[in-house]
Parts: sequence; structure tokens; C-alpha cells
Amino acid sequence: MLTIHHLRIGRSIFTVWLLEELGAEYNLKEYLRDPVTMRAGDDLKEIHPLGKSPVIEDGDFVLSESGAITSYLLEKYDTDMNLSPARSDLQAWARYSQWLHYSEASVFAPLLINMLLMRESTPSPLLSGFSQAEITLHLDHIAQQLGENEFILGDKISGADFGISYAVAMAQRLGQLENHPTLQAYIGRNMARPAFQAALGRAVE
Ligand SMILES: N[C@@H](CCC(=O)N[C@@H](CS)C(=O)NCC(=O)O)C(=O)O
Repeated sequence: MLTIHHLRIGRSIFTVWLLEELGAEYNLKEYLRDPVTMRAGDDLKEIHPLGKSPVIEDGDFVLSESGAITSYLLEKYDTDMNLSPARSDLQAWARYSQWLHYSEASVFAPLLINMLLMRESTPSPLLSGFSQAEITLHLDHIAQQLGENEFILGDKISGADFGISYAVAMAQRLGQLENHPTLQAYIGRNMARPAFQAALGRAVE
């Protein structure tokens, strides 16, 4: 059976949520961060050399990177393609891919810089200015794409919503959603879904 290696607290709860949406059977192995450094311990490195989460194991096959894991899980379990467009509709598929990869490739870095700066007694004005401008840019972009829709690609949940939800949830944690009521509503709706609640039942965030 597939195993997900879940590190508290972080993005892997969003992969557990995906597994629940897919109705997949899985084992969950939980890891804790070092309370001082907040980094993962060496135990995760026994699974994958980077020692980061999420990582999945499917038999002998080990896969890291939340976006790649989403693609793998959809290929394996979403055989009716409810959560992604068919490749035959090339532009719809490319647009979906863009939103699938955008959260990790572009949105996450300024959020991480912002989080680290909050731990500094004298944050660098250069980094603060850069990260705040980038966060605003990306949150505005996500909000514009979302519009009045329920999900990032319209009225249907897709594989892209899991990574985007993680980025939006992290922005919320960092106090960045004040000017974005639609993003607050988006993350609230997604976290209230039965599958997300089931994920929380299996794993603590
Ligand atoms: N780009 C990777 C990032 C993985 C990552 O950095 N995960 C964090 C948890 S949210 C982690 O394992 N951090 C522990 C550490 O770096 O020590 C992905 O999308 O999976």
C-alpha cells in the first residue's frame, strides 16, 4: 500500500487531503520538526536524501515534490480524470499545469522569506521590501484568477487546488490575507470539505 511521509506542520497535509479526495488507501507515517530549528529530523532522510515532506513510497518507488506527487496520484487514482483536463485539450491542460506548478515555483519563496524575516530582530529592508511586493503580486494574481469561482480553475476542484490552497493557507498564517476576502473564503471552504476534515483525522496539520 502507498505510504505518505507527513511532517508536521507543513504542506504534506494538503497531499493527505488529496489522497482523501481520491478515496485512496494509504498508510501515513508522521514526523515531527525539531522544536528549536523547526527543521525536519534525520529520520526523513532515511526515506529520501532531501529529508523533506511530502514524500510518498509506492512499493519500491519513492517520489518527492508535492506537485509531482499530485500528478502521480492523479494518474494512479483519478482514472476518470475528474481532477485534471485531458492532454488532448492541450491549452486547458497547459493552463492547469501552470496553476499546478505555480504555487511551489513562484508563490512559496516570498512567503518563506517573509516567515523567516518574522524571526529576525532586525529584518533586512531589502528582503522585506522584496518579499512583501512579491506576496502582494502573487496573492492579487491568485485572487484575480479565482474571481467568484469556487476553485482555482472554475467551479470544479482540480489537482491545482491542493498546492494553491497550501500557499493561501500559509499566507493566511502570516497575516497576509487581510485584503483578500475571497482567498479567505477559498481556504475556509476547502478546509471545511469532508476530505480535508478526514485528512485532519488521519494526521495533525
Ligand atoms: N518543493 C517541495 C518542498 C518540500 C519542503 O520543503 N517541505 C518542507 C515541509 S512544508 C520540509 O520538509 N521542511 C523540512 C526541512 O527542510 O527541514 C515540495 O513541494 O514538496
